[in-house]
Amino acid sequence: MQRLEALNTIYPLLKDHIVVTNMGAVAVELYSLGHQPNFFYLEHSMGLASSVGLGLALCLPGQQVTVLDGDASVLMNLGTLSTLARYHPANLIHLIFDNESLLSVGGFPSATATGTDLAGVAKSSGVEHVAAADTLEDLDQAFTAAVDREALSVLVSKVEAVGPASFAMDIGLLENRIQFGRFLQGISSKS
Ligand SMILES: Cc1ncc(C[n+]2csc(CCOP(=O)(O)OP(=O)(O)O)c2C)c(N)n1
Ligand SMILES: [Mg+2]
Repeated sequence: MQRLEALNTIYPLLKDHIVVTNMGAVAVELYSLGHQPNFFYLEHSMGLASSVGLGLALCLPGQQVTVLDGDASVLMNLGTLSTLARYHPANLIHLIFDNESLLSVGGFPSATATGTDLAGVAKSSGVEHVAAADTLEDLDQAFTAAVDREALSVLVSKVEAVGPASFAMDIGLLENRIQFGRFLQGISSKS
């Protein structure tokens, strides 16, 4: 499965979610499917997309938050899985695209290429609902089930180590930050 196809499969559901992406390829791919003000592409802060997502989920319990993460980024902040399990917000889905690679910086193999099982780590960190979803059909089902479950879910999808031809995005970090902040303010003032 290619990540772009995977994103395309879940994209219709993301329009109603607050979405935080890992930096690099996944951000560019989601952006290429169509930007929305509820999408935040976390640049530079490798490993922290799930931490930002956790904060948003705890602060905005009425909103569904989805984090689109990468294997190497999660490996860099493995404690995040324990913290997610500890606070287990019902409105958070952590979807990890595992391409066994640091694709965005040249494609070096990550530790999932040599045996680390992120779904297993999530489970043993105390996350109750963990699923592997390695085909488009499985991801579609697992993601829909995660939305319906209304409990913290961690999904791990093996994807091919291929990315976009170009990493250029015509929305700047600051523009995205301000637009996303205004979107969140709009939600907060309505609730
Ligand atoms: C603290 C920090 N270290 C290193 C980088 C450089 N960097 C950007 S993306 C990336 C690899 C991310 O790999 P992964 O999370 O698996 O995502 P993929 O690129 O495979 O989609 C690295 C090392 C960074 N942005 N921040
Ligand atoms: Mg990767």
